[in-house]
Amino acid sequence: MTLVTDVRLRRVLDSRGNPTVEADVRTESGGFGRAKAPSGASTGEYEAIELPVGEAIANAREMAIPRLVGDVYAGNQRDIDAALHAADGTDDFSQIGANSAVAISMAAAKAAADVLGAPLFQHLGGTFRGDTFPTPLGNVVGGGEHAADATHIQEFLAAPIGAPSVEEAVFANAAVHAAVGDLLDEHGVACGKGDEGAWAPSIDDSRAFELVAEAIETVEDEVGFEIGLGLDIAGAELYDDGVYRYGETVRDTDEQIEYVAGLVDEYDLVYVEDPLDEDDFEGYVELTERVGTETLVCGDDLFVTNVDRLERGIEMGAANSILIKPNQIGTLSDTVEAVERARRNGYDPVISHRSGETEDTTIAHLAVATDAPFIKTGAVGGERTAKLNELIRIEHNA
Ligand code: 2PG
Ligand code: MG
Repeated sequence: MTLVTDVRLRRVLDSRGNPTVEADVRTESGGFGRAKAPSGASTGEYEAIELPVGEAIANAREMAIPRLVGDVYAGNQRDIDAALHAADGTDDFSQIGANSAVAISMAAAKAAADVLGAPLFQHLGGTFRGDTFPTPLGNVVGGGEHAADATHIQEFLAAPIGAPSVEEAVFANAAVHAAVGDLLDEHGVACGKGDEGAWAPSIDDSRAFELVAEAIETVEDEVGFEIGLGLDIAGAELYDDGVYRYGETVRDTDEQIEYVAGLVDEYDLVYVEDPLDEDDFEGYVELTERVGTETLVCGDDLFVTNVDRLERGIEMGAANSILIKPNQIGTLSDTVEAVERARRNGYDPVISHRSGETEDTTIAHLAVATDAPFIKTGAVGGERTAKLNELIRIEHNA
C-alpha cells in the first residue's frame, strides 16, 4: 500500500532567500508527502554534507530515486533511509547531499502518515505520548553568524519552563520578543532582526543579558509562570587559534569555562548550548561536572546528531543534552536513533530548526513524537511560526 511510486525533487526558496531542496513522495495507494531541507549558517564541521542544491537534486535523481521507486515502502522508514544510504555510499551523504536525503526521508514519512490518515507525529511514534509537550525555546536576541554587528553570543533564548501549555509557552516567547523590542526602543537602540527573527542589536553581550532578563521578568509577571533564560553560545564560531574571541575580549579555554559557569550562576540559565569548541570534549566534561546539575549543557556542533559522537560524549560525561537536527545527519531513522540513544543515557534531546528554514513543520511532529522536553524553533517570523502554530494545533488535536 505504501510502495513508493514517484519521487520528485525541486528547488524552492528558504527564509534567507537561498535555494533549498523540496521532495514530493507518492505511494501506490495515493499517499502524498512533501518536505523541505533546512540549512545552517553556523554549521558544525562534522555535519553531513549539504551539496549545492542543483548538484544535490541531480545526484539524488540519478542515484537515489531509482532505488526507491517501485522498490521500497514509504511506511518502512528504515528501508527508505537504508536505500538513501546505499545510494549515497559515503558516511556523510557527500554524494547525493544531506539536503536531498533529508527532504526525501521526511517526505516519505509524511506520505506514509497520509496513507494511514494519521498525523505525522503519530506515525513517527507519538501514539503513546502523554500530556507532556515540548517547551519551545524562543530566540529573542542574537548575533554571531546569524547577524552582522550584533551580539557575540549567537542566541539568547526565552525558555517558558513553567507554561501550562504549548500555546501559553509560544505566546510567552513572542511576548518576551516584543518586550525586548520595546526596551531596545526605549534605550534608543535601533536594530533589525537576524536570520531567525531575533533582534540583532549592536550592543555587547552583558547589555543583552540585562535587557533579556528584564523583558523576561516583565512577561513573567504578566503570565504568572516561570520563564527561564537559555543561550546558544555557538562556541565553535568564537573559537580561533586556541582562544574564544568576543571582539576585543579574548578568553582561553579555562576562562571560557569559568565565564560560562559564572553566567549559569548569575542568570540561573536553564540551558546552555555549544559553550565550547566542537572538538573540546574534555572542556565539556569539566563544564558539565561544574554546572550539569543546574542546567542543560547541550551539544550541537559537538554531537551533530551523530550517535558515534554522542557515544563518545556519553562515555566521557561531556554535556547532558543533545541538539537534534535531522539535516545534520541526513535521515529520520538516524535522527530518531540519536534521540533514543540520548534518552537511554540520560541526555535530554532538544529538537531544533536551522537558521535557514522553510514552512516545513516536520520538526514540530518529531518533537511531539519523541516526547522531547524542548524544541528550539524561534519566536517569530513565518518559517518559525509555521512550527509553533503546528505545535498548538497538535496540542488542540486539530
Ligand atoms: C544553531 C542553529 C539554529 P544554524 O546553531 O543551533 O539555531 O543555527 O542553523 O545556523 O547552525
Ligand atoms: Mg547551535
